[in-house]
Amino acid sequence: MHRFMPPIASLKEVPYPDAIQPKGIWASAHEPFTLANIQYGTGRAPLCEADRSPKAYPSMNPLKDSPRGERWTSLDKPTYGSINGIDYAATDELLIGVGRWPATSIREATTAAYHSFLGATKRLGYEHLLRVWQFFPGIHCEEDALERYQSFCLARHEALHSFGFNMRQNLPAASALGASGEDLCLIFIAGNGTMLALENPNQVSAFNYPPIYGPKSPSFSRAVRFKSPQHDLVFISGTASILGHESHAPEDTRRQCEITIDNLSTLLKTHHLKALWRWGEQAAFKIYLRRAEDQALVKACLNPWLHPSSPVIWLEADICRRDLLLEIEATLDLSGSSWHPTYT
Ligand code: 3EB
Repeated sequence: MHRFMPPIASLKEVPYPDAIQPKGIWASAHEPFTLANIQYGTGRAPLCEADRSPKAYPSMNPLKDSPRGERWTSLDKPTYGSINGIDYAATDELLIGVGRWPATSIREATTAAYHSFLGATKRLGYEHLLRVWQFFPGIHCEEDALERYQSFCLARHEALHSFGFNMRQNLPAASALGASGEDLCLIFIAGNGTMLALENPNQVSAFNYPPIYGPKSPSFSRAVRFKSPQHDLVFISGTASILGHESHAPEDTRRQCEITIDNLSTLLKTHHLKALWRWGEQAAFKIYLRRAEDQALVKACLNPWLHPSSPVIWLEADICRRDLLLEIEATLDLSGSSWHPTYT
């Protein structure tokens, strides 16, 4: 296996222009500022950064050799604050915020969370909701005769609708995973600029899933591209082994991994973005596995497709459909503006 060679499939692709590098003088003018810190894992001591930057602690354990921290940074000096129980860092064009809510009832927690952070986003004057991560316990447990994931989708849908979202346009990119602990942990990014919601032609848009999956469909876009004077970012939602609207290859981790890679590749190609392995340091991935013991297999399966310098966080988590064994998300920084995650 030639580890640094592209997989055969991508050799056939049209060559894409090389990555735009960070703009030298500004990029090196000073160290980037911390926007937010996310520390993954259960039973860890809290972060002790002496700044006011938002901190989140999703209760999912990192797998073997995985970074456990995610630090978002910016070259612009952020303003820190709290509104509605949300801790945020704001720059002119982008806002990142974190919060947590007791999730005894996931429906109530989700309603409270969305009203808090959508309210905060509005008050702080950011136009577009770009990206949401949400981690909560008991994703497959029952609540009000629904699976908690379905209750979550219902509450999310109602909240977004009540804030005037068109439920088929401009929905954020998202990830929703089962974690341990007691709380719903939510992280979001909003921005002022141009937002483009991207879909995958091989997958039914999540917001158009038929009602067999729950009373309200999941409100997210497959990916969101955000452009502003300083930034050009692509947030790719958690992507899994779903074709059309159906899960594929239950119990077959390797096949699910292949289908997931194919979904990511199709999404990128459809929207004229360069292939997975070409992003190098400009892409940061998170890979969620239902079963920790699948890590070696998934790593081997992904190896030809991911560039060795693309950072990856591996987490053990429940994927929202019971038959899904893995999910992969990514953040792409096309402008090298430094408003992105680094893994520690
Ligand atoms: C899927 O494609 C897999 O409900 O926010 C992936 C990413 C999934 C986000 C969400 C769900 C969510 O339907 C599950």
